[in-house]
Amino acid sequence: MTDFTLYYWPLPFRGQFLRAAMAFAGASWDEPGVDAVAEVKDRAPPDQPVPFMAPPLLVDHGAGVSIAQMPAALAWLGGRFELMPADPALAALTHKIVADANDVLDEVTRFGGRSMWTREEWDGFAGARLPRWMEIFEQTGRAHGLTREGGYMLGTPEPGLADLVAAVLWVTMTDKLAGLRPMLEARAPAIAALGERVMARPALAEMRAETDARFGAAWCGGQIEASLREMLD
Ligand SMILES: N[C@@H](CCC(=O)N[C@@H](CS)C(=O)NCC(=O)O)C(=O)O
Repeated sequence: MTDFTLYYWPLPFRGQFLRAAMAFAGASWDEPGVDAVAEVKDRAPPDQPVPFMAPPLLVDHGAGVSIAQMPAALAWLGGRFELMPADPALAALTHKIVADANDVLDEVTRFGGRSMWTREEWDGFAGARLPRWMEIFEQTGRAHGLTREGGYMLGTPEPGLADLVAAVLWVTMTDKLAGLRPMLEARAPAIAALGERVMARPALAEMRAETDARFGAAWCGGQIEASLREMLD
């Protein structure tokens, strides 16, 4: 039996953060297919492992815990794998960084594709809020000693949850949507470098290669990914 089961779509989007934390910690997990993900998502709340709205859903078999909402599941894994800083202020900052990452995913995808991008709205977003998000990550890291050459988001000697989240967010997005890479390099060069350093760790490089093979060029999927690609072409 695996340590965990991850119910998530075959995409390197929200669930990718949980994959990265599990891979980094050397944990094993299985991922039921799309039909099983849809089935557990559509069950009546009393029949779900934990009442929830949308994947990712993580089941920790050893602890007998099921948890949804990406930030909550990441907090669980962060505690389980000792990826959280001991300093309460830095732990709170880690939670804030996770929430920021989830906000970025929502904003780039217009809250799960509730509407498609228009050229005017994309240009506004790509000219203001998106680079500002990049700068927010950059400045958070720099304030704790991160440079292009080395260091980690919160000044720890080894990568923690904040580093995994920053790396998965920005490396995956700019890998799959390559048109955004120059903006990241310009606005958040230390984050771009951190992301590559962290994702080059053997366990994460293996996870990335495996998910690239499974999911190809896809990022968030659906019509909103097509809309994003239209904006970036
Ligand atoms: N706030 C939730 C958002 C979950 C979410 O939007 N999941 C998407 C995939 S990334 C989904 O499956 N949406 C389908 C739905 O909401 O019905 C989280 O952070 O986990």
